[in-house]
Amino acid sequence: VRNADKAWIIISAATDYLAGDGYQSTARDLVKAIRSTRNLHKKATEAHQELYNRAGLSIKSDIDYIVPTDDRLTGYDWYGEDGEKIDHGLAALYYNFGRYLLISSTRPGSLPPNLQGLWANTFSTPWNGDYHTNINVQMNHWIAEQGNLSELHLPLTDLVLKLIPSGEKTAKDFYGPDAEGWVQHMMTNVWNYTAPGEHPSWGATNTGGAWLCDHLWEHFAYTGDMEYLARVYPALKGASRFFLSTMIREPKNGYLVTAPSSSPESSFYEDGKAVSICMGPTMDTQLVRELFRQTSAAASLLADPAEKSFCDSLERALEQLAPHQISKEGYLMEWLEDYEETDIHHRHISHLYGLHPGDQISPDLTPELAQACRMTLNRRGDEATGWSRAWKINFWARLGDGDRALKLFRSLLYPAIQEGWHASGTYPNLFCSHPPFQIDGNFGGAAGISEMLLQSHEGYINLLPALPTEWKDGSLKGFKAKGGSEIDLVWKNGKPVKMTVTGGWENYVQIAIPKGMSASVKGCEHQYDK
Ligand code: FUC
Repeated sequence: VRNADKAWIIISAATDYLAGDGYQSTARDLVKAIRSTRNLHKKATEAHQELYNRAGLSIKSDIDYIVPTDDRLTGYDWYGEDGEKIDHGLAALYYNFGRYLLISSTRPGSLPPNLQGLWANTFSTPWNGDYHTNINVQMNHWIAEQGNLSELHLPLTDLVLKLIPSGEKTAKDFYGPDAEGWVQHMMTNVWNYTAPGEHPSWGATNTGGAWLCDHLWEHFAYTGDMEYLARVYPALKGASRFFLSTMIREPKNGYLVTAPSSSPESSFYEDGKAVSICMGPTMDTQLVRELFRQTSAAASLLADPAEKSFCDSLERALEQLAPHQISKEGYLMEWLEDYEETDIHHRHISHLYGLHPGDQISPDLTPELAQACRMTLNRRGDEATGWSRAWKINFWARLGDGDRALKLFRSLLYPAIQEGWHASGTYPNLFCSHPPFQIDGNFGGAAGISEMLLQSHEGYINLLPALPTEWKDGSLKGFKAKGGSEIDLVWKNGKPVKMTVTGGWENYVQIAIPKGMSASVKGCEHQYDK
């Protein structure tokens, strides 16, 4: 190109995975792009900003001057000795960046973000760039609803609905002709893999589908979209039918338990040997309890009388699931028996699913179990892989301990590039280091920050439930709560001072007014103080 100040090179690429017609779709896209070259960039920016500008976070920082991001990371004061300047704004940037990455990784009609989101700097990416369904792909979507990006949750719905026929075959092939419904084990991919993995330590986990169904329910809980609920109800019902038809009665107490299964990638000693296969690991029971409850709730909302006997069978089964058990040493038991773990610091803390993202354990409703979760987390420790540190931020936020959650956030932002080797933490471009690069830590860390500032999983809006002492002043906008309401909030000296709530699909909003505070309400049709 000569004598020009600008040249556009427009590339159109497609596979036949979705389009099906390959060349024609790329030709059509190319013509469309060429015709709108002038505002191609403008349209792309507008589309991105329509999503990005819906929500955001700001935290008043001691550092009020521009510092390059990689310097901010390496300079981030880990434990903030008294009087030292602390870059609180980095937490706000990290949250906003998490939303940015989700917007950049997926859009309705495309694929959900995989282990590397959308980025892969090698031809053969770690774990084949697939979808691991025992924490990773779920963590990638924890900020979709809360972060006001609900439509970016839909590609995961498409992936789940697409894998069901494969899951039905897997159910019959691996659990026998009487197995009903569908099952998803520990990983899937764009070719709908649903079978167990080749090693029992990770391959035997058979509740990946139950966990994915929680994402279908969450999308409804935030949007109230009844058409969507009717569309996904068969998935919830099919996953429930699998467990109803394959769970067994364990001999000691007669509980209904999954078998064979495993607590994701964890193992225990039996006669001196490391064993993974078990029946009724705690996480399975939590996931099945949640699935049955959500399926039953969906059926009653859809009000199809033909579903009554099926829902009755769910209710009967719910009464027979194993209860949570606390070890004599005070931590929550990961298995039905108080086995000795082979790795006390294992990165998976799957049995705390009921604390987060589940809602079966909470300091208010189940204080003893919440205390057992604290013991478990202290026993597991604060280190481990990037995504594990991110999950722990969420756990401590749900336990209401903001300073401990901030400690975990700082460990997540530990600079990953060390002399010649990669640590767990964060790379200079703020991508999460497992190691290797794995994007789930970014999304889990952003979700953890949001859980520190606003929670709504117990049926009411809980303001600043785990605000770190250091985050004295700040503001958030456009955060979503279950029931669909949207919240803007300003806090000063650690206390909420102004809150704007835009009602959602549920025609009421319940807000817990922080202790010692009063609230004056404007623009509300009916107010009921409790
Ligand atoms: C699970 C995790 C690993 C890693 C992999 C992609 O196997 O236990 O840490 O994140 O998924």
